[in-house]
Amino acid sequence: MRAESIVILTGAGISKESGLDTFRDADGIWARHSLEDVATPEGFARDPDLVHAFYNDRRRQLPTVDPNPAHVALARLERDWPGRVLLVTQNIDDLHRRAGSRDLLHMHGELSKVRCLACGAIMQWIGDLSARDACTACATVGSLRPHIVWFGEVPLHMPEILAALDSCGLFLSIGTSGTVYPAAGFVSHVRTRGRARTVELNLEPSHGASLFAETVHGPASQVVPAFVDELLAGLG
Ligand code: BV8
Repeated sequence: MRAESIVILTGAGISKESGLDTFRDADGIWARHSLEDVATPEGFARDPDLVHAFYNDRRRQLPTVDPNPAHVALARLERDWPGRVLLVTQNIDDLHRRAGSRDLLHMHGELSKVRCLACGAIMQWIGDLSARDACTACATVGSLRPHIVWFGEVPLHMPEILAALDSCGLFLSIGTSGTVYPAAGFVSHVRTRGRARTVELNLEPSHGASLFAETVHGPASQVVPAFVDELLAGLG
């Protein structure tokens, strides 16, 4: 296969073996929290302290977990593949960056960033966030929210993502249930343009599995390194 560009979409399943919960597995986040209360702008307006506590708990987990072999394999692919490898993640954890991925877009935002509703500044924030905190740019108190895309909000970097999907030779979907749009629609977007190879690597068939030309099922820490090895071996 010519060294075409590759677009990779990841979801919570790629971070599961690092110790972070997924959303829709039986022991997942939505089994313990109401999506409407903690992942919508309405929920934040209704009870900001509840939403801050939800994300503070998840932000506190970041220093306690590490990238797993799947994250590391994707960073190796970006390093060794002759064409562009764009990694689009729905995840808000920092494991891809810590594994070494750099051509990386967090379409649902990042746990380690906050945004000021008063001045629009986006800043790194690794500790707990509360309504008592002040924006480091404009000093307004109580104007900070997680820089995370909630349901009903527009995902980040969409024009760049769609342009990369239009021109890629391989679309790889890893560790996502294919239930949240527009990410779940990326495979259809690629198929309508005809020629790219589409592959799903997931623990079990996702909702969109039938849309992929190829599917590989198993834990990401095993199937992703093996798939990356195959791709790089195919360079001849
Ligand atoms: C948008 C950030 C318009 C928060 C998230 C009514 C009103 C408003 C909107 C809608 C509506 N109806 C539908 C919509 C659209 C809505 C949507 O899709 N809703 C769903 C529920 C039907 N989408 C939106 O609102 C989006 N915005 O549409 O704006 C627009 C669109 C296009 C262009 C312009 C404007 C915004 C969605 C973003 C919401 N924010 N997260 C947070 O993280 O706290 S979504 C949340 O779900 C996470 O980001 C997560 O990543 C994402 C998807 O979940 P997955 O990652 O797939 O995780 P999941 O648990 O579901 O699956 C894990 C998979 O891994 C499983 O398949 C499992 O088998 C597998 N797995 C498990 N272990 C392993 C494994 N695989 C491999 N190895 C393992 N070891």
